[in-house]
Amino acid sequence: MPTLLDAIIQASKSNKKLLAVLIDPEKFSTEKYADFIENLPKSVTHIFIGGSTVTAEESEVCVDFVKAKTNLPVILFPGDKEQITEKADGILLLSLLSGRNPEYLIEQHIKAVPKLLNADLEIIPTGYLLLDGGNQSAVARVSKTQPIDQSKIELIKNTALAGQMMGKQLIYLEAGSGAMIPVSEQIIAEVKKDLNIPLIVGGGIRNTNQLEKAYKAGADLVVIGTAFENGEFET
Ligand code: 1GP
Repeated sequence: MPTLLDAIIQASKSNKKLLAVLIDPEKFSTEKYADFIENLPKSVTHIFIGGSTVTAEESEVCVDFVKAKTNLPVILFPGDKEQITEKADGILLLSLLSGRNPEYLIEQHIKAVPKLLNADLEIIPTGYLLLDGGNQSAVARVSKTQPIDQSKIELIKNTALAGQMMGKQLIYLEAGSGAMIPVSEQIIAEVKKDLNIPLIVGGGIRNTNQLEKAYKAGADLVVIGTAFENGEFET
């Protein structure tokens, strides 16, 4: 059985595009999500679970529920070490490389070790870059870091490549949940050019047109939260 990461790498190499639905346990309720999981579009390949301000219990209840409803891989996308639960299949161990807050570059990771050490969770080291999505994001607020302006393409590209050189296995370009402006195609294309690990893009994607543009520019996996959650994704 290939690992979660192997499968993403394989998909990226064969240009098979991946789509993750992001579920925020804070907004989750069993009533709301029973049908939601069952009616996800067929193109969805992964479920990401996480948020900026989620408790340990909320995370575990949500993962348990989702795992019981679907065979899709369930990957933690945690805003905090408290959200780590062994019940998921894997975890994006995120380093917030766009920011300069040591808490999200290394401290949270050190604190997470006792939970991760013997957990049956695939750990995927991920370089996470918060870009300016035109409105204040929860990531910026909680992490107390500045997003990178989308005009700073060279900086974004070099930050992503530094992540790759430091051994990250995935790069994630994030415009922030509910972003007014998703990550631009130009940024995706520039970052992708010299990157040889898979590229994830998320934040503010609300319709098929934006989704296809992100794929075409070079995103291997796109993450959609708000638009699916509100039933507002336009095809
Ligand atoms: C995942 O934060 C995004 O990267 C999800 O953003 O909620 O805007 O889809 P949306």
